[in-house]
Amino acid sequence: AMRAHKGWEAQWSSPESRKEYDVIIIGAGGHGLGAAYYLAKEHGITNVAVLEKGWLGGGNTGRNTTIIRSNYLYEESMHIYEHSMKLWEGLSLDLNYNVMYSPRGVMMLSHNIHDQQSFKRHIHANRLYGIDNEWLTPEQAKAYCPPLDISKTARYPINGAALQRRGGTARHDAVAWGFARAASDRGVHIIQNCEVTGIQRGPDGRVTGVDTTRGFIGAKKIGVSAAGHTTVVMQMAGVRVPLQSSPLQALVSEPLKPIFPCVVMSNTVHAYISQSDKGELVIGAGTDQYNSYSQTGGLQIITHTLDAICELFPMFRRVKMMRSWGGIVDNTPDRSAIQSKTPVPGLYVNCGWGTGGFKATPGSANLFAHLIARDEPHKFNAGLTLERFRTGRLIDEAAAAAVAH
Ligand code: FAD
Ligand code: PYC
Repeated sequence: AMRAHKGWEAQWSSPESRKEYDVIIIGAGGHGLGAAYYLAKEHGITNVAVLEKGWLGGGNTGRNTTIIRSNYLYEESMHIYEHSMKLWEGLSLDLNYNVMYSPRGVMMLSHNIHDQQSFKRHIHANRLYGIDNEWLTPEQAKAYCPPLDISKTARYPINGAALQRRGGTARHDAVAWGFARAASDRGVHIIQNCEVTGIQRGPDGRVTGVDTTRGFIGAKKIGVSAAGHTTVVMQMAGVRVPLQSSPLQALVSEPLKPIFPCVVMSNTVHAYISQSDKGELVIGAGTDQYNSYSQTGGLQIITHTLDAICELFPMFRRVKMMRSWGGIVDNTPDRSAIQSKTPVPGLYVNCGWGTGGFKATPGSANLFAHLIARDEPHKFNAGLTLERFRTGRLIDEAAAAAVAH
């Protein structure tokens, strides 16, 4: 079958690095590639390189369960996730690349009074802001997702659910590839297998470039978008960032005929699930409870998640699992991202998306490009400062993160 692929053109070019760029982005995940794309498209800055230590999209972008939603609690977050949602809605057209955005609805299960109160608070906040989110009875939840067990004798009975109908999924690899192709077409250099090992500064303290496994590359500005390895990279410039990196795991089943029509999440029992277009059930867990850079994680975490899935959806008890993996997520103390200038002139950081940054990809990339190009934040990312951890102006989204930490 691969014979048929002969003669296919590479989707992006793989040029030799220039001596110097106006902007270097560290990390070719969706956020970094997207930032490069929007720098070129919206700000006319095309002398840009994205440096990636492995292969593009091989970090959390290619490892996540692709859930997209904007049902967060605070205005700062709603701005960003809704900005992102609107970009998702037009992204395939904008990139001329099918990212398979599928707004099939994200339903969050409520198992107790605390869940119910918390979800209703989110629903009211979202609706005041014009974001769709609604409360469902158990019967309505079952009608939306027929495999769900809503019986009173279930091990984890539910007392309702919050539904964001515009939420859904997208194809993670296509997001990375689509941004890569579109950025490359606008002149951005994407350089894979190029690990950044140092950040150099001039006598005035401003960045001058990066040391890499392929030698020194000069840069007027540097944007760090390295997810789970952000603290490692920022240390190269002597900047401390309040992040903890830990594994987050997911797994997929053997392919099934279409059976699961939406996305369901249950933070309380540590499980979320959807069905991919290939037919696999895509299932994810809560984070492992220790800091680590291991992209595997503990077996008991995923068996615990599967226990929960089998209780919520008894019809899946005999389904076989095919593969599992982990990614390294970078969590902040308030579970909101950081997108900010830093104490080092010319150095910008985009991080702290933790367990929930896939949904933010186009919005975050778009706003990070604005920050780098203009040297000042957009009103939508103005709250995501590093300083908030000193001043106490936190944006506590622990509940909306909806993945157990
Ligand atoms: P990445 O894709 O990780 O990109 C960072 C890149 O930086 C990597 O490719 C890395 O190799 C590179 N890099 C690091 N250090 C260096 C260096 N020194 N030099 C050069 N390159 C470097 N979010 C959701 O919204 N919905 C979900 O359903 C969801 N599920 C998840 C499930 C799992 C199992 C995991 C792990 C995460 C999940 N997330 C989810 C979170 C989401 O995946 C991330 O927040 C998001 O993908 C981060 O994108 P990114 O582009 O910032 O990072
Ligand atoms: O942020 O929606 C999310 C999410 C789902 C699974 C992992 N993260």
